[in-house]
Amino acid sequence: MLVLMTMQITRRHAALGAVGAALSACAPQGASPFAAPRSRTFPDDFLWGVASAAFQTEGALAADGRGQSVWDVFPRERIHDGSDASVACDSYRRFSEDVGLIADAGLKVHRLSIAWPRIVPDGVGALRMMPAGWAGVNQAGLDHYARVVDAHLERGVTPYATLFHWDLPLALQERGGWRERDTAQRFADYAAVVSETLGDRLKHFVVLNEAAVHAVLGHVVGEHAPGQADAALLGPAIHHQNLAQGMAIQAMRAGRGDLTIGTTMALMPSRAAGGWLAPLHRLAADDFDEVWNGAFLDPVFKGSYPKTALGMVESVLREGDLTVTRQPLDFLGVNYYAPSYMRFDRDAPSHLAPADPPPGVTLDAFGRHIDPSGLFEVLTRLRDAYGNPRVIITENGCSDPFSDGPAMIDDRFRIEYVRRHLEAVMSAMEAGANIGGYFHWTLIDNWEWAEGYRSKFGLVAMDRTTGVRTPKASYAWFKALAESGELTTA
Ligand code: IFM
Repeated sequence: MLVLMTMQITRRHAALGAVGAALSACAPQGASPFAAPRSRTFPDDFLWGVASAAFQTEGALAADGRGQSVWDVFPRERIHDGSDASVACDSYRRFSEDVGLIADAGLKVHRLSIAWPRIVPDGVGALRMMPAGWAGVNQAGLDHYARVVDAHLERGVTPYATLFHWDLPLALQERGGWRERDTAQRFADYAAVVSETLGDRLKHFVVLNEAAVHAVLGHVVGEHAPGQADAALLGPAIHHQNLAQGMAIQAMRAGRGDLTIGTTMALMPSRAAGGWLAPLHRLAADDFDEVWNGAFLDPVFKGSYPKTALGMVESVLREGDLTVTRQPLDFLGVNYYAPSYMRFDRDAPSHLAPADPPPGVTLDAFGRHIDPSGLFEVLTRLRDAYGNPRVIITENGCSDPFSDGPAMIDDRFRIEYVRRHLEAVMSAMEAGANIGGYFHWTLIDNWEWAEGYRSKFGLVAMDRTTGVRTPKASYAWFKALAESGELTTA
């Protein structure tokens, strides 16, 4: 167990440290305290939901004309249990049952994702309106998601559709992927197809999921698909995703005026190591913050890049791009799991290296420091530095202890984890942050990327042989919370 945790921490450190290869400048920034909330009652209109992603749950990778994605060809040897997502939760076939679980828990929202390669299998269709419809678009893929949307609406669950949760069509990767500006246009075309064809019933969209994670783990570290390890790709992967997001929002709003459009970021407070070099560690942590957080927040809210990120994107930034990236959002999705820890290292690229969390803190099985104060810090920073946008917590959750065996059904640690994070949410609301909902990651134990199936984040366990779903203790607890709005102890 300790060895596995150490591996986790080491790999995550590699991810953080790799960013150092592309960094150059610094700017100071502090941390916030977190006081216990006065109330334990959430407002009646607070949105309770769960979040999931297509590649992690659907399976059926060859069904109904789906094209391949970058994750389809990611080597199994680099997945920690040697598995693949060809079955996952089998949710492509079992979606009605999954929607039933959501509705039965009294949850009003499911943040799911649409698989881009199911809609545009070769990624590069002309996508112009033809008399017969959209060229290059897979009607069977659209029909599938129409059924999925209808199944939700019939059960009183509002779908929030993420348009890109890391499953880039392989054909686009073969043309350069996010290194290429053209990928941004392809994404906007795909987004327009989805919103125009499904938007009569599908009204809520999350444009991108965690662009920072995709840029860093997929292009600099190589731990995620497309498995590239080239620091020079970081700037293009950041900017072209930001550009894609802006172009997609423009295209979607041009087609329909009644959509609720947000985007989701993996925000982490950037903490500095202590000791006599603490001031230098603080500078390193601030550099990291500008790339991990600022490089995505600033383009959409301010139409700019922080200094450190600007140096990385300059080679691909064109005049007018920052007007495109700056788009009004109906909400910002915040995915929060843990803070990052950084230190100054004279010998590391750009003097930036990952640091250990403080000794004695609790980690989940994924190696993430369980620290609700980091969520409070993120939420109050959005209040203070980004105009207090409407925020929805679009992911938060923790992994069961690693095991290849069955999930823990009596998962009181998860209840405690969620309860403590919701206290942070409530405190931030009492401090004036504009927070409208909380979507737990995730409904069903699923395929957790490089971890495979051994990392389990669900409120519901799944037998991988039979596909049978078994609600855990946390499912009943979350249901009571969603139905009453009262945050109780376990
Ligand atoms: O499973 C992932 C999800 O795809 C993106 N956010 C973090 C989750 C848990 O690691």
